[in-house]
Amino acid sequence: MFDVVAFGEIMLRLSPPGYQRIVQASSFDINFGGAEANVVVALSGLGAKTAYVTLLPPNSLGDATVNYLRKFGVDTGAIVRKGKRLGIYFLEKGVGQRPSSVVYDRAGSAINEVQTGDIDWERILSGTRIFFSTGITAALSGNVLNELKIAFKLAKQMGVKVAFDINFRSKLWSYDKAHEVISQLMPYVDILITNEEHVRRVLKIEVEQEYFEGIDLKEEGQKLLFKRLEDAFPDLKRIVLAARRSISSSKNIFFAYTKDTGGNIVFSSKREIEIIDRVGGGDAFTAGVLYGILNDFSEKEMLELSTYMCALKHTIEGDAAFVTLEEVKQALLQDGHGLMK
Ligand code: KDG
Repeated sequence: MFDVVAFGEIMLRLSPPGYQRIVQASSFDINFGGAEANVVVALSGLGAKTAYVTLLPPNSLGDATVNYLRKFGVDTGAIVRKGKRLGIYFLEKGVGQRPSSVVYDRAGSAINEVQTGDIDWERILSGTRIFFSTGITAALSGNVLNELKIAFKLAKQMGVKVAFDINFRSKLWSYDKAHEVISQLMPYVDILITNEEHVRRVLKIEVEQEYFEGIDLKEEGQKLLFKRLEDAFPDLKRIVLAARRSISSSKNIFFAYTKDTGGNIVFSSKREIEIIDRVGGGDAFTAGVLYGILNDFSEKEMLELSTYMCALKHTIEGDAAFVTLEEVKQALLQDGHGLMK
């Protein structure tokens, strides 16, 4: 029934206006954010049919969260209204020498109260093309991880493609714990969208130093990383890796690569990204990848769309890329990249 169904935690995001520090703020700007929610919001803007699954408290904060998702065209019919609280996260935006920082206030949030049977996965996944989640969800609690495993197993049985972003968050768990848990999830994953760093640090798939030029992997190193990923997880059908190089606190270079059916590595162009709000850049990228897969784009088209989505998100306040397919197409055309559809 849906192109993409995502499962995760959406939180209220509170951030001081502008570049104020949290300690000095007397008001906060409100947004909503959560990796999987950001992905389906962006995908809906592109025109995909999406649904989001989570638990939200049966109070006005839960209502406001549902309204946010609906406003951007995400189906909320499978959201379970149960649990005591909505997770919150505080974001202090960095500038110049001062990095951004996040304070989570999400312990005991509604999703962590999930019990087997609360979510009717069979109904939700029936007719769905892609099921998506991330390592953030896997890190939340035993209950949530258990639910994620149920959904992954069922999706696999039902022939729904499983897409996963490692999305490591050091405030939620350690690399070793993430490695232990994500290694159990990887056999279910068909489409892996992540970055070089998370492959190396979380999956612990490394390439030797000789394949690097400074901090950059050489092309032989990138090929080797792909080969080792495919050897470790033979069920993987698509791997899309992003690479980010920081120029300054307000500028990044971002590019991505994947493999075509002939086994060649295909690269996106390198994009210089101006940073207004960096949160959710990876999720916008993922939305572009999934949109490309849903619409049978060539690897190159998929990469140009997804890296452009990522760049665009960095210019938008909030966690999600609120964009339309038309504006992305126009911009890509101006850049010399056409899109098939
Ligand atoms: O990828 C962006 C997310 O990190 C942000 O939206 C908040 O989901 C979030 C989290 O858990 O940090």
